[in-house]
Amino acid sequence: TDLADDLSLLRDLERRLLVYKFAIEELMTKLRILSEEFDSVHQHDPIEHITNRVKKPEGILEKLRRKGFPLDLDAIGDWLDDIAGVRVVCPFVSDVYRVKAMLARQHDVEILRTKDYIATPKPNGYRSLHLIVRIPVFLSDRVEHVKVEVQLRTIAMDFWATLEHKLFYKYDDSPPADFVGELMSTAMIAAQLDDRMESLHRRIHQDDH
Ligand code: 0O2
Repeated sequence: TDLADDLSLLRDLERRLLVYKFAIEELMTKLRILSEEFDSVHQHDPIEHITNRVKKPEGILEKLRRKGFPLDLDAIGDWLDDIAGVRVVCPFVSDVYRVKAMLARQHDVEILRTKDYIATPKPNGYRSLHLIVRIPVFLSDRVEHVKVEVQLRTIAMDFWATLEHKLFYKYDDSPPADFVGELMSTAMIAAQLDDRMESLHRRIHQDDH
């Protein structure tokens, strides 16, 4: 029956999501090490907090359908980059690029793609640094190279993105025209806050490198 087919598809998908959970765990360990070790050497922790999620099976099926991608579970990782997601929230903008650089130097972390919405914010004002990385996960009988979307942002960027998501989630991309300017201006205030905090940070840490 259709129902039985749907159920077995969901089960199959759930089983395949396990490696994404493992990839997240690998990356979380790398980030925690960078955070603690950098702090112990420089008396400054470049990471404020980290969150993560594996996209829900229903969400994956919905996105494949919406984008017109094939319903081929062997190939979901070829079509979707954001099945595994890690969000790294940093105190300062310089920390965002520092954490990226430290990840990029690790031999087992491949950076497949970078989208710098800090250098070039989205039209609504959204800022963050997005990386698609690929890391090896060692299983009992094979190695899988698993993609993870890493979003790096400051506390101010995270504040803005979280509230923007709450306010406009229901509008499916385009909020009412009169909101766009106001939203953009709140994003610019957040960016100014980042700049001013960055210069205070630089003045306090100018003696140590
Ligand atoms: P959720 O609920 O966070 O998972 P695609 O990922 O295919 O839609 P693209 O262009 O490759 O397309 O993705 P992009 O631009 O790199 O951004 C993907 C994710 O970044 C989003 O995931 C959001 O988490 C975040 N993001 C991007 N733009 C905005 C924005 O304007 N406001 C907020 N609050 N977050 C944004 P999802 O899957 O859309 O949502």
